[in-house]
Amino acid sequence: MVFAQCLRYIVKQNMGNSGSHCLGIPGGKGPNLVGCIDLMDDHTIQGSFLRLYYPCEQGGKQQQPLWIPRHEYYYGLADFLKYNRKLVDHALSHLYGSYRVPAEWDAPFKSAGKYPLVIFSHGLGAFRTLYSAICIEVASQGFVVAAVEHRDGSASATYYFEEKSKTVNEVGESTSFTIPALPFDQLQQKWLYYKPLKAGEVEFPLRNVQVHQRAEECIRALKLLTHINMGKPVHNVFPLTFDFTKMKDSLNLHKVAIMGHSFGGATVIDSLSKELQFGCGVVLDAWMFPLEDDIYTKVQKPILFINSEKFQWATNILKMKKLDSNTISRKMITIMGTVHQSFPDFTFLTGTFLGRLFQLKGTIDPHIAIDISNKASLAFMQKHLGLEKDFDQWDPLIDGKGEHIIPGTNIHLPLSNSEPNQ
Ligand code: VQ7
Repeated sequence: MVFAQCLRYIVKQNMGNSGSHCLGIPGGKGPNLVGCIDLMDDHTIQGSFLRLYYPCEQGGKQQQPLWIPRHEYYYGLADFLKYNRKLVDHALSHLYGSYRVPAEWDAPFKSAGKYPLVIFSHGLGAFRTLYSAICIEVASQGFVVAAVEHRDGSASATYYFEEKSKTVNEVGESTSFTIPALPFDQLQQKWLYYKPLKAGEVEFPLRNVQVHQRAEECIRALKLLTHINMGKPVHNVFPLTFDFTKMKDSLNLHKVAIMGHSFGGATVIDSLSKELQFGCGVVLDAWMFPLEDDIYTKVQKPILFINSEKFQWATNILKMKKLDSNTISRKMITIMGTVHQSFPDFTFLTGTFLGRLFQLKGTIDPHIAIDISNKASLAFMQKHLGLEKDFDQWDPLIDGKGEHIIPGTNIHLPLSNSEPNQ
């Protein structure tokens, strides 16, 4: 209690130190109001679990969605960060338990032509809700964004459902994407926490298996959205009012991009090698370690690498550079003053002192940093998905031209790659 109060005091003391903004996740700047739902298409661990952000109509009658919707996510973060569960749960639920995301929960979908689609993959130890600033901005600019929650043991926490009683299967109505739908009250949550490395375990085999599962989960999310776009019935385990039939013919499935942060960046690259429907990839501070050496020749789509200043070392950058091509657009930019955690939402929710202490904030105002990242991403997607928007106004950013950014990397690259790890 005392710890949480001290933390809250420090957080409040540090409010307003980053420009004129107060602490909070920034809302979308585009012309669309953004709606948000959670979608679990079947209740088992094999189903898709994602947070969907979409252009919506006015009239979401409900409160905005909770940013971190269950205590179990705090336990998972504690495990991942190797802190005490009770302490982290206490402190974070005190600080963030009532934080809501600037989107309209369960609001009606806005029908207006065909939206391009973005699948978003989170980083190691994160989960589907932690990149809402990016997802909301992209949705506000006229995309449908599906932020996947991975079930490969790389999320801090995630959950699925098991049947309370097997006999209910017999009365379950078969309306779901893959398996019979069961009433919500017949299901019980099963939590799956971050899988740590065992003592002495070699990391690569685990991460490599995980990145492949992650890519399959992204592709499965794409198939689910395709299914919805065809107007086929979809069962959402969560009892929401959202009408999926309004999404029939609302997606342009020739204009699909995939984005991800860190491990999610590696997931983007693996997904591009596996699924040709992805037209391009945006990779935020990629962690290239999980990828096997022969992946690089299998990727034939444009990629934008957006790097932070501080998360750069030669081995990692040289792996990105293996994707350089004379024929396919491969771009790399670095946003100066940023750190690895400048992309997830925590960067907006801590003051300067705690932000720097826990490396959640760099020296740049996080709103400026995410703005640069989002504008470069939108300009890149316009170019490579062939969108008719005005995001080309930000084209110079793709080439690293502008305040706070440089083209390529800020580190010196050796001629030969001699670092053994990662
Ligand atoms: O995919 C990744 N990787 C590979 N995603 C990361 C971090 C990461 N690593 C890079 C390689 S390394 O340096 O060896 C290990 C780290 O971050 C995603 C992410 C993880 C979290 F735990 C997040 C988050 F927002 C994003 O949540 C955090 C929460 C807290 C707090 F709750 F305590 F405040 C903190 Cl202090 C940090 C992160």
